[in-house]
Amino acid sequence: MRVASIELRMLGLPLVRPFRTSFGTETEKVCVLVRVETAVGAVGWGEGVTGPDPGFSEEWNEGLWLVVRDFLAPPVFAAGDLAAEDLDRVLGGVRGHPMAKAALEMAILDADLRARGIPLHQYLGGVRSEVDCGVSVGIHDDVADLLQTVERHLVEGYRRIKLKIEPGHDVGPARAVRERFADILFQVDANAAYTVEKAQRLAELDELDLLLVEQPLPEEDLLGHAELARALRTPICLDESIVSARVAEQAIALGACSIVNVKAGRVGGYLEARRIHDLCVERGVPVWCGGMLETGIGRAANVALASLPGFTLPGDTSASARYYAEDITAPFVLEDGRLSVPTEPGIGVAPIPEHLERFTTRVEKLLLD
Ligand code: OSB
Ligand code: MG
Repeated sequence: MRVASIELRMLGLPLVRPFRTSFGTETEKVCVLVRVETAVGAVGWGEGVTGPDPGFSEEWNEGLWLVVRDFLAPPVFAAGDLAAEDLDRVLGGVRGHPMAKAALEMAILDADLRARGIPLHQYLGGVRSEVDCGVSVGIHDDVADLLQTVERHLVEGYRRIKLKIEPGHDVGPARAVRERFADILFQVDANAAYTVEKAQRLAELDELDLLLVEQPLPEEDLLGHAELARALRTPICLDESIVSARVAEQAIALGACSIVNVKAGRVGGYLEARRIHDLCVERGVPVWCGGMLETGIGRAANVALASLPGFTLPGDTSASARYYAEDITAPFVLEDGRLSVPTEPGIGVAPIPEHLERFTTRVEKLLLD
């Protein structure tokens, strides 16, 4: 296919409730949507997982916009006929910026698969028509409020609870959740908020029978995670650290993690995400699908990814209603703690034009000249 235009769109959607992590509180989902159109009129959609600031990683919305516009779009236009599999080579001159590359890759893959009539789950090698869903619960100051939030999600049917933690909001709230809900699948996520010294306290989590503790230390500290893994009984799962299949291989070899959170946006796209999945299956390392509060566009692709055989733990693939009163696509609805994998070609969903317009704050269209 030949990419004829790339449209960037900044969205702002109210979140149903604020989401607090160790790197900030979001009350509105602001992200960049990418729409590509091919020379023969096939359309594809991609979603950037960046947020408004470089709190999760170095990338953020405005940066993603500029990187796509000034550095990724030109070589894609210049490449002529291309497929998603060519992007590694075509974009090879741009270092880093995996989230920008992933957003563009998703749009190109969607357009290509739609034109060929192939659903993304099938292209990726999915084996399930529905996926088990967990929910990520933000930091709460008040433990009674936290227990109420967790209870509501359990009533909704979520099959696993993840609690955000940071120094000062960790063992106490986690213990309160475990004491109240003895049998649930339960894990915590620190988003790199700990130093090696402060992380010693996380050994107290060992008595809470957690599935895993996610990303306690800064992303570059693989040896620190390996050391911590030897000190804890709770398995360590890495999120921010795993920026490629190669790093995943090294992290596993070093003993820095025994479980991997796969986020296509964080690793440069769905093709690299699949390589990480394949590697982890080969190494016997369980994976699960992470989330970045995506709209229905990114969620559709995540649910397709989560249908691969190695995704044996419930993902942060929650229903649209967990995030938005109104999504830009038809809502993803939880049924018995699961979401259905889209069956239509490509990512299988598209924005509802009227919703898209309502939540759009800026558009820029780039054309092949
Ligand atoms: O670390 O997994 C994370 C949201 C934004 C940025 C980072 C993370 C998260 C979540 C939410 O935990 C997962 C979701 O429900 O999309
Ligand atoms: Mg995480």
